[in-house]
Amino acid sequence: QIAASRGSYGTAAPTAKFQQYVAIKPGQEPVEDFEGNYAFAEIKESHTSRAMTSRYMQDMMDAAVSDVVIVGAGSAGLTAGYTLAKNRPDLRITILEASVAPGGGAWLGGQLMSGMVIRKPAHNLLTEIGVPFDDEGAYVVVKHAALFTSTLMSKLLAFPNVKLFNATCCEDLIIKKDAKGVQRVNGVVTNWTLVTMAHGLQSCMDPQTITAPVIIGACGHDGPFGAFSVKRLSSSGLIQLGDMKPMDMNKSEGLIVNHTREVFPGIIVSGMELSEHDGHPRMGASFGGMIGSGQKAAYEAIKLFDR
Ligand code: AHZ
Repeated sequence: QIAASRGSYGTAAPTAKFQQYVAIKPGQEPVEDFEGNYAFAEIKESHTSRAMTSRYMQDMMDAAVSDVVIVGAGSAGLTAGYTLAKNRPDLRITILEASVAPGGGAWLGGQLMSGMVIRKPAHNLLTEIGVPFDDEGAYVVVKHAALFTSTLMSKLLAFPNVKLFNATCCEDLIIKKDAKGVQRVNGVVTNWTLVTMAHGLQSCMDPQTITAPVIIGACGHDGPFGAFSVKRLSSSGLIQLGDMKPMDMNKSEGLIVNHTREVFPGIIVSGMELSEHDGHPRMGASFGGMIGSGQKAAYEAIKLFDR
């Protein structure tokens, strides 16, 4: 059985040590007047620095031991995070995204076009989060992929038990034997992405770690960053990669949802990263499989905690 810790992010009041710096009352009252007298409350430059730093560092302290780490905030990772946070408010969920902008490929529908196609029944998530769509029978179309991604992200980030560290890269996995001698993934090695990208330019810039009993790999298919977790398991000799197959939309989406699972003890793989692991065909520009796979990853994670 995997025990869950309890915790929420971003709500901690600054520690007593910081209180004197961040809780200074503004000297000037704010005035909302658009006839020339609009006045902001008074602030010192240092207030903004300390307001950010104290919270970010507190979040890093809290996240150092998480319940679930989701690597990659594309459509699969965001859906997994949303579904997990909604169903298990007791779990501390940490999401790592290498890019500054979370969302992965889901800002556009395909070939740099805005409309996003989602095959049924994955459109049920759209109804749940309030994203309008055109119903085309077997599939629905959202007028702009960014509408889906930004809505999902706003719902996800509103959960108190979710913290997204963007511009933060998963650089490695922590793999150890458990009490029964079984090798398990039980954490990730992290660094700010700009540091990760500069490893060849500077001498030793050591990383950080986040331990968690459950990792969800949702890094997308192979590319500059993609398929990170399964490539690392493969380079450690722990699994063999199936290699993503050429596109077959009808086969791919069902396969990816139904096969989303714990591929190695402690790590569930979701979205296109699973295609690299299992050798499923790619699906092109329908995001139904990503939504379904993200949801299944969350349910598989819940099973691990309930086991
Ligand atoms: O930046 C990556 C992206 O936002 C992030 N990521 C990758 N490696 C990472 C690492 N640390 C932290 N080491 C990392 N973050 O993972 C995110 C993956 O998002 P994605 O949109 O590429 O993948 P997805 O599986 O969620 O969605 C795939 C969408 C596709 S691709 C496709 C096709 O090629 O046919 N069809 C669909 C629907």
